[in-house]
Amino acid sequence: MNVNILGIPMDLGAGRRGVDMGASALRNAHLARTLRELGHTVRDLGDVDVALPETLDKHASAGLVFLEPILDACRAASERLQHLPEDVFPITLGGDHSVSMGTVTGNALRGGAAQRTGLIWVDAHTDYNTPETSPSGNIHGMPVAHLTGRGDAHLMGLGGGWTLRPEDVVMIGIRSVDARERELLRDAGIKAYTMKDVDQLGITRITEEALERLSDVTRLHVSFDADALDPTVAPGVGTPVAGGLTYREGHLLMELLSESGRVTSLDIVEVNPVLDTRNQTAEVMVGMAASLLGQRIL
Ligand code: DIR
Ligand code: MN
Ligand code: MN
Ligand code: MN
Repeated sequence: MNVNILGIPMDLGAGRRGVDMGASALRNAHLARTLRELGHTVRDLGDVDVALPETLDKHASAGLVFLEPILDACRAASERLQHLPEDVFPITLGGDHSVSMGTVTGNALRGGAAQRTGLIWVDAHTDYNTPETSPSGNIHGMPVAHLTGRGDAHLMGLGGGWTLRPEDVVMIGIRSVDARERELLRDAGIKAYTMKDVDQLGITRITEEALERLSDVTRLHVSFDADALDPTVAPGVGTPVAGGLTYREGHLLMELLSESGRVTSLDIVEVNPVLDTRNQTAEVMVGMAASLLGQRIL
């Protein structure tokens, strides 16, 4: 496969500093080399421009912290992706999870016209807050709401009129949802597999159900927030939540998605080297990407 890597070194959407270095940590953990060893042709496109928080004054406009620079970075990422050839498999490196408003729209709009796109959101959090429901004002807790047409008009405008259908979203690994976010999520009818579901049904059944549910989409984007994994596996994340996916559950999910041959793009987000143990989290996430892109045990 033709893999293109694009970094979005942004932590403006997160509550704590450091995930802007996630893209660099993933490169350092040999993402490109690992994928080349699997036989892929890998090109690193570098990073999109992101404003440094030190150059900005932190203020919230309409309940959104750092709205304008986040919009700029998402637009830049989206533009970059839209112009990639159809046969490219883009891997976008965050950055906090607000980058996905740019990456999902950019991948959906790739090749000129919007394609029906499915989203597999692997995360401890549902990221379904709007400016009204958010307890923090941090935009990384809001990307899925905006992608599906709820929230701030500027952020929703990133899709240029295209929105993701709520029925084309499947979340996996969920264990932290804010009270009003939960109501919104139910109202939207988003399918979310919680950690209870993972315990009860297992990753195999969940993946089969997810792929069945998304059988009508033409593109399929996987957005993998490192905090979906258990903090013992992935300690370098801004908002760790106990009781996450094990190392093997993460790999099995990626292996089964890989076998399906359906996935067309990937985000790796929320890796925070400042809080990590010797780049363990970046290394684990490179392994996840490798499994999604064809690495097998035998
Ligand atoms: C919380 C934390 N739900 C918020 N969210 C996330 O601020 O909206 N942490 N995404 O990673
Ligand atoms: Mn997230
Ligand atoms: Mn998360
Ligand atoms: Mn987050």
